[in-house]
Amino acid sequence: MLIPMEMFIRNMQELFQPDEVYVMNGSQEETDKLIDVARKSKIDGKEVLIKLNNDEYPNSYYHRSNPNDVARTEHLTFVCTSSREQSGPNNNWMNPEEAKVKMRKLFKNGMKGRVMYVIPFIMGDPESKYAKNCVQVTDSIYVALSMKIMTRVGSQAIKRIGNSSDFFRGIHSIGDLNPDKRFIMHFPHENLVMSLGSGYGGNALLGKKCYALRIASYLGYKEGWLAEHMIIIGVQQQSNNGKVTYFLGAFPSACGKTNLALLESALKGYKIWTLGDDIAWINIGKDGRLYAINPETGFFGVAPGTGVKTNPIMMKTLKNNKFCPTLFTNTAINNADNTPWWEGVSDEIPSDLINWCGQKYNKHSGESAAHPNSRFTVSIYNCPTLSKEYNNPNGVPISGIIFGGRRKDTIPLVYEAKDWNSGVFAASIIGSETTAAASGQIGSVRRDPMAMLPFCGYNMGEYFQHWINIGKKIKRFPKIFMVNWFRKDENGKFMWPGFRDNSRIIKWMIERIENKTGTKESEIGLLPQDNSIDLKGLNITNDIMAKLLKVDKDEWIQEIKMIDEFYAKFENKIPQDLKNRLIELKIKFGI
Ligand code: GTP
Ligand code: SPV
Ligand code: MN
Repeated sequence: MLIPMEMFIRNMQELFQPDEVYVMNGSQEETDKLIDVARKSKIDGKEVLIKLNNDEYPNSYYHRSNPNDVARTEHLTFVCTSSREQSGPNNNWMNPEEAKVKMRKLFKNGMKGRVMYVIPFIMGDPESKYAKNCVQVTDSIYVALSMKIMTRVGSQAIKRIGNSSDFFRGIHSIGDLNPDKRFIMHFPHENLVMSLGSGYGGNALLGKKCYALRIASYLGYKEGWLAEHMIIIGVQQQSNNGKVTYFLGAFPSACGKTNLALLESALKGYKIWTLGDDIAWINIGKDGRLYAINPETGFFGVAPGTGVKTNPIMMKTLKNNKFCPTLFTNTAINNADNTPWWEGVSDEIPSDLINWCGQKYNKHSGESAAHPNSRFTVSIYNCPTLSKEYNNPNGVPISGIIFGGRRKDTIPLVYEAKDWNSGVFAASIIGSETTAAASGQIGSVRRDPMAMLPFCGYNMGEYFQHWINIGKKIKRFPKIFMVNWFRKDENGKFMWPGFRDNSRIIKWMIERIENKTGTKESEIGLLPQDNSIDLKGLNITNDIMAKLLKVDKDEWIQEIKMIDEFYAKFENKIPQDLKNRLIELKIKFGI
C-alpha cells in the first residue's frame, strides 16, 4: 500500500511521464548538485544558471527568463470553486471539473525527456502548530532551487506529512512557456494548485502567492485566521528598556514591503528587526492578541531601486551569502566584472552592460537595462537584521497594522483609524497605482483592498466580513494606520524622502500606540498633530508637510466614485457596517 504522498508522486509520474523522478531531501550536497546541473542545462539555448562574481556576490547565480515570462499574469490566474459567487468578482473563475480536465490534457506526457522534481516543504516552522505541509512537483530546476531558498524543503517535511493525506498539492510544469497555454488554477476546496507555462515567481513557486495567500486565505476563512500580503517587523526602542513593538504592513506588489521590512532607521534609538517581507499568517492568541508568523524562509525581492542608499541592509543580505545560493533573475549583467546590475544599485551606468534580454545595453535607448520587475531570491538567514523571534512557533504579538498604497495624490502620508472596523473600512478602500510586478498596464489606479486584490482566494466581500469577525474575537486591538510614501508635488517629484525616513512615521505610530501623542480629526480618520512627526535633519518645510497630510475634498470626491464602483461589483456581499461607513464618508464630503 502506498501512503498518500507516494500515491501523489505515482499519479504525477503517470500524468507527466518524466524520464526521471527526483525527491528533494533539502541537504547542502543536494543544493550543490542541483546548481551544478542547472549550470550545465540550457532552455531555449540559454544556460539556466550562470555563476556570478564570487568575490562581489558570493554563491550567486544569474537566470534569464523567457522575455514573455517576467511577472505574474493575473488574467491567466483562476480560482475554481463550484459556484462563481464563491470565488467572487475579484477572481477569474472556472468550473473545477472543467479546469482539471483542461489542465490534465495540457499536462499529459509533458515531462517526457525531463526530470520531475518532487519538493516536499513546510510553510512555517516545523514546530509551529500554524505551519502547513506541502508537496510541489515541477520540471524546472530553477523553480526547485528557488523553493529551496524560499521554503523549508526536504526530509523534515516528509516526516511531518507521514501517512497523512492532509497536505497541499502543487502541480507545476513550465510546459513550452507558451503564453497561450499558461494557466494558474487554484482549487481551494481541494488544497490543490495546477500551474502551467510559466517559471516566474508568483506563478511557479506554488508555496508563495498560490498556496500561502490564495489557498491559505480560504483556509483562514474556514478556520478563523488570516493569511495576508504583509511584512512583519519588530521595532526596538533604545529608550524604554529596549522594548520591541511588532507591526504588520500590507502594501501592494512593488510598493515597498521589502524595503520597510529591512529598514535601517534614519533615527537614532530605533532598530528595526526583520521577520518577514511578503506574507504573514495571523492567528488570535490565548490572550486575545493577534500573533503573526512568516511562513517563508527567503525574500523574492524587486531589484530596481535597491542600493546602498535606499536599502543598505538588503545589499548586505545579498553579499552575506552563508546559507543558500542567491539567484538574480532578469537583472542586467556588468560584463566588466560579471556582477548583476540594475537601475539604482549604482549612480553610474557601467559602460559594458548586457541587458536583461541578453543584448548589449545602449544607454541612449531610453529603456532600462534590468527588467523593472527583475528580482533576487535570497535566504532570510543571510539578513543581518533577522529577528531572534523569527522562528518563534507562536509568532509575535502585533501592536500595529500599517496599510499603504502607491498614490501620487489623495492619500495623506499617514493617518490612523479610530478603531478596528474603521481600519477594516480604510483598508477595504485602498487604491494603488499598478506596477511591473504584474503584467499589464503600469500606473493606473485600481482598488487593492488590504493589498490582497490579486491574492484573495475567495469572494472579497466575504473576506471583509471575515476581517470584521476576527475583530469580534480580539481582546487587545492593534492600532491600524494608513500610509502613502508616494505622494508627488506639482512637478511630479516625491514629496516624502521615503525609505530610511519612513522610520519617522513608525516612531510616531509607536508614540500613538503608547498614547504619548495626540491626533487631529479629519474626514477620513486621525491625522498627526502639528509638529508631532520627528523631522530633525530633514529639509521638509511646514508647507510641504501640510501638502503631504492634506485631505483634499475634490480628490476625495473622485476617490469615492471609484470606491462606489468597486463596492458595487460585490452587490450584497459587502458587510453592512462598511456600506454605512461609505455613506458616512460621503456625508462628510457633502456628497
Ligand atoms: P513585492 O515583492 O512585489 O510584493 O514588492 P514590495 O512591496 O516588497 O516592494 P519593494 O520594497 O520591493 O519596493 C518596490 C519598489 O518601490 C522599489 O523599486 C523600491 O525602490 C520602491 N520603494 C520602496 N520604498 C519606497 C519609499 O519609501 N519611497 C519611494 N519613493 N520608493 C520606494
Ligand atoms: C508580488 O508580486 O507581490 C511578489 C512577487 O511578491 S510574486 O512572488 O511574483 O508574487
Ligand atoms: Mn508580494
